[in-house]
This record gives sequence, structure tokens and C-alpha cells, in this order.
Amino acid sequence: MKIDAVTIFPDYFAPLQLSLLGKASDAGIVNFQIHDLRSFASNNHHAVDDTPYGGGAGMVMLPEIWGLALDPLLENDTDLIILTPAGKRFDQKMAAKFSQSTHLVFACGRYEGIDDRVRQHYQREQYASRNIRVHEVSIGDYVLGGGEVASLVMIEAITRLIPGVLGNPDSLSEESHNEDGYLEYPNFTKPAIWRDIAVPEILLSGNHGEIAKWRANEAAKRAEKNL
Ligand code: 6GU
Repeated sequence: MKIDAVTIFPDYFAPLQLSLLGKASDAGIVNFQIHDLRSFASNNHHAVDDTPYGGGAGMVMLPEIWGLALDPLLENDTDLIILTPAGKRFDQKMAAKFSQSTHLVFACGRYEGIDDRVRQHYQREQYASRNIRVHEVSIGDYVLGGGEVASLVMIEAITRLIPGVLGNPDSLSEESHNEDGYLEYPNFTKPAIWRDIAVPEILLSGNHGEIAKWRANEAAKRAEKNL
């Protein structure tokens, strides 16, 4: 999978070199490329934004610069993801869908956003016919300063679903039972007693049927608490 991100803060993406993502990148399973939006700004002060038409607070990112940055990245069969708090809520189902994609492009706007004509333009038939799909995505009901951290969250959730990225693929099949929002059961390891707190007896019993039932019940209790 190829992943491009366009941002005015390329340094935000340094964590991509760490842990599982770094290994996946070294192994050539995912290919990250980060692009500095400002390098496409040819105006006097390398400005990337301007005041909104109609007035109001904040600045809006210039469509011209986004067009220059995105045009060369949008090859056939690409998912263009525009990060905005007004977008569709990212969840495990969306992560699973994007993990099947061959090319993701993350457009990281500051929170006041990118001129809406950028979305409108890339949603035109000329792009749709080349299998370029545009998605406006949010990671939750709160406002971040920009789309960079949201992109990292999405990249981590998506890439760990690609075969070969996760060390132990069994963790994926166990999770998939939980895709509809079922939270996992509590886990324990050695020692059997820690600071006077004992591991639940059933887990030491070796009775796999009863253990599975207990875990399903605990997961259900957790899910209920979080409603
Ligand atoms: Cl994608 N962007 C911003 N700026 N804030 C957010 C978000 C995205 N998702 C949740 N909050």
C-alpha cells in the first residue's frame, strides 16, 4: 500500500518510523511519503491560507496550492482522504475498508479547513471515472488544530490490518468478532496474585469452554458500562 500525506507540518509524521509501522515500511509492505504543502506556495510569504469570503474568524486554506500538491499524487485507483471535524466518523469498519486500498492520500487541513472547491473539484466525474474517491473524515467529536494527528490515528488503525504488518495475525481474528463495537474482555498475566489481587479462578482452570463464556460475559459488561 502506498500512503501519501500532504501537510504544513511534515515533522508530525516522524512516528511513522517507529514500532510496527516502521517495520512495515522497512519491509516494503507500506510506502509512506510526506509532502510539505508550503513547498507549493509560490506567493510572496509562502502563505497557504487567506481570510474567508463572507467574513468570520480563522483562515481558509488556498485551493490553488492544494491543487498543485494533490494533482501529481492522484493516480488511478486512489482514496483521497480530507481530514475535517465535519467529516464522516472514522471507525473500525472504515479502517477495514481502507486497508483494502492500494493508495491513500491524506490531505491535512488546519481546522478551519480547506476551501470547499478542492473537495468539489476532485469529486468531479473526470476523477470518479479514474477510480479516485474523495472522503471527508473525522476521528471524533472534538476539534483538533489540524488533520495531522487524525491522519496518524487512521494510518495506525488501517495499516495494522494489512497482512504482514502485525506480528501475530491471531490478534486480528480475535478482534474481528468485536468489530461492531464490542469491547474486549480484561486480561491478566503472571503473577497469579499481585498486591493481594488474584487473577479470576476460572482463567487458571484450563476449562476453555467456561473461559470463553466468562470472557464473553465480561466483554458484555464492559460494553454496557461504556454506553
Ligand atoms: Cl480529521 N480534524 C480536525 N481538525 N479536528 C478533528 C478531526 C479532524 N477529527 C476530529 N477532530
